[in-house]
Amino acid sequence: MQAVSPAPKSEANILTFPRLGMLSSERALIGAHILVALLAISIGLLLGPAQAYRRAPALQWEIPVFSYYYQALTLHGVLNALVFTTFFIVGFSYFVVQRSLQRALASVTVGWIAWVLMFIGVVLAGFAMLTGQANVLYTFYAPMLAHWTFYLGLALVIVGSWVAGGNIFVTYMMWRRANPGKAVPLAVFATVANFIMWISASLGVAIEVLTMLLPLSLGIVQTTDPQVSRILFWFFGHPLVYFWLLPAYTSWYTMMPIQFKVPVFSDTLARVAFIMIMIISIPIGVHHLFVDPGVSEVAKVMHSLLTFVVSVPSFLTAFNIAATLERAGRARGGTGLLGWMLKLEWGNPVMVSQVLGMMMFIIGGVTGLMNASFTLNIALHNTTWVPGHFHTTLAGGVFMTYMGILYWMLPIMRGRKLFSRPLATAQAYTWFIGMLLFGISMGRAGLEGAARRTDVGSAQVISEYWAPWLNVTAIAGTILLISVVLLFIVVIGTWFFSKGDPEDPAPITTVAPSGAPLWTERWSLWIALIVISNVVMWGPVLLEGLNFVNGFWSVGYPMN
Ligand code: HAS
Repeated sequence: MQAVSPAPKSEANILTFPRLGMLSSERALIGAHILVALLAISIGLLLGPAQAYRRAPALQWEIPVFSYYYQALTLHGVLNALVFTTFFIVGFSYFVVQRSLQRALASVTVGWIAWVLMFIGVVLAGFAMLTGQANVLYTFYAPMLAHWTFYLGLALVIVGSWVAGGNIFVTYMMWRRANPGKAVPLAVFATVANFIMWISASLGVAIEVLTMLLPLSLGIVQTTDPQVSRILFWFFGHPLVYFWLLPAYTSWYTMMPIQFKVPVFSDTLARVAFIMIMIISIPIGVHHLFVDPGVSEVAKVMHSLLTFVVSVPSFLTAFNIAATLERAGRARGGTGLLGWMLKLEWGNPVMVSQVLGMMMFIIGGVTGLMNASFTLNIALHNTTWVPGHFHTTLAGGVFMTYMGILYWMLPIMRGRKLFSRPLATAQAYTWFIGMLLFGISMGRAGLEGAARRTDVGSAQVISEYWAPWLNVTAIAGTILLISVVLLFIVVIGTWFFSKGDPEDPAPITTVAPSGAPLWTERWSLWIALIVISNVVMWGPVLLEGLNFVNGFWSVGYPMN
């Protein structure tokens, strides 16, 4: 744990948590992000088991509040995968940058402007979804159409996140100017890389929303081109998953080692992994379009190959983190080939949540590599295999790590003890068991051809091969429901009721290790590589989609 430097003199009088070394205005800003994130999952998570019950042939239970399967599925996806993640990541990133650089954010006011934009966006999109006017799922590309408030709302969330990213860049640049010749701490390095990637990638969906979906939903244009809409969406859609993943990697690389009191195995290798993900995550999104007729085979093969390359930084991470955990286990007296694993604090919710999340992420990663295979994808695409994959990556590795972070961050933000360590630990284990069962059963049903994004619960005929596995997903959903209840007992208890001082300090380092390479901070070079690689990899795909010969974006399906 680093010593906290005193606040600037002019601001010292408004410090509420001197131990935290943060202005009360900054603390409120970060807290507001975490609050919205938690409110989003308080609805979004509950709709998960509801989906599982609906799909299970033994139950076929319909959610009384929502009239239609797709309405609940859209709310589940948007609230969990878009709203929760974006608010949590922005709040966590502010925390990381402020604490790690030991300086105030460039502008708290700008931070609030970003929050307000994002919040108005959530209200608008929420209105459309709750009133059943946006049953278009979290991937929302054409030709399905939602009320204009849905698109405007999501556009505002994205614009707000850009403003937040700008705030983070300026804070970093101010630190850079004051610290020439010093490498920035790894956590901030990762955060800057994440926002460069995020802003580059989300340009695709912003163009899609502003030039296609909003005009269509407002009746300004009457037709659209679903192929171009899908191309622009998936330009954004794959790097989106790394936007979720990098904060989890940030915690694994920079916070868990401090919590385990060992140095990370290799800081430099971690920087290389972040750079690789930042650059390679965008020009591979055609792996979501393998079955689309409007994309050439050449592009599909090129994107498939590069998708395998983007897994390299995750393999680097696996080796780097496993070596760090081994250090921790051996430092605690663990011996033998695997004996060190037993020493990894299996009763500490902060650790358990993250280490179990890593273990589930191995399954998620391997299934991702199977998806990336051009030939296997034909069999797996649009089956429940794909939700099996992303529930072990996003709802597994990423979400569990976020909960691990929440279990130290919420207590120090609230200035209270974690409500109940045993309940928090039980939450992590039940989530792991439930999500593992869910991932396996969805994956297995998918191998039998069970369709995703289909209201199979209401279908008259369900294949006898899918049925047992879909019933197992309902059991998994029940275990996850128990875990969600535990999560909210811990969160509400910590927010309002618990007593005593926080037990875990903020695991933030304020210095890079000596020898941390400065060349990794050549951001203009990395941005140039992002631009070049995308012109090469997406340019031809977009030109083909735009179909200059036959028309320009207006050729396509009449919408009414
Ligand atoms: Fe994916 C579809 C390929 C990673 C999320 N993915 C999706 C969708 C989502 C998603 C949401 O190629 C569905 C989108 C939709 O609705 O249609 N994905 C990949 C590949 C990777 C990958 C190659 N995905 C992710 C991550 C996600 C995510 C991360 C969320 C966070 N994905 C695909 C493809 C599709 C797809 C196709 C389209 C499918 C279709 O047809 O529709 C790779 O990045 C994965 C690399 C990861 C690894 C694992 C490394 C393991 C680590 C843990 C180490 C553990 C340790 C613990 C150290 C190779 C780092 C040790 C513990 C001890 C105790 C010792």
